[in-house]
Amino acid sequence: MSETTQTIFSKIIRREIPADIVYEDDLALAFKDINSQAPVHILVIPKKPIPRLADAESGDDVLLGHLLLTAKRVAEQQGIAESGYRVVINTGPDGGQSVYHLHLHILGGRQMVWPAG
Ligand code: DGP
Repeated sequence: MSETTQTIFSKIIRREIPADIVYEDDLALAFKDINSQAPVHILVIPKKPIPRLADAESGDDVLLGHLLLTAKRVAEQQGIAESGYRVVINTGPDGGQSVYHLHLHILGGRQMVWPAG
């Protein structure tokens, strides 16, 4: 098993550890962040184990678009589409990435501040 298939998120995809899953389809999974930073904090991940945005390839264009549309769909499902929300991808050490399986944070339910810090 390669390093990327052993992240905590791959274990969530395989149902080896529990998560509060709010959406799933053939390409993506969305679940509540265990360390919530807002009233709504959901992670959207591809089932394909891309470690970082920096590792995405041109052949991933449809998948990356699908992840954004999934974020939109999940925001609607969570009731924050009109009040607004933030979508964040932390990438690499300086980006603050801690889990090396590409993920989009959806944050909402409160006023966001900028710069994010
Ligand atoms: P990042 O720092 O961008 O790599 O964000 C990783 C996020 O993943 C962080 O906000 C906490 C969350 N997280 C880490 N481990 C778990 C887990 O086992 N379950 C869930 N639901 N979220 C996790």
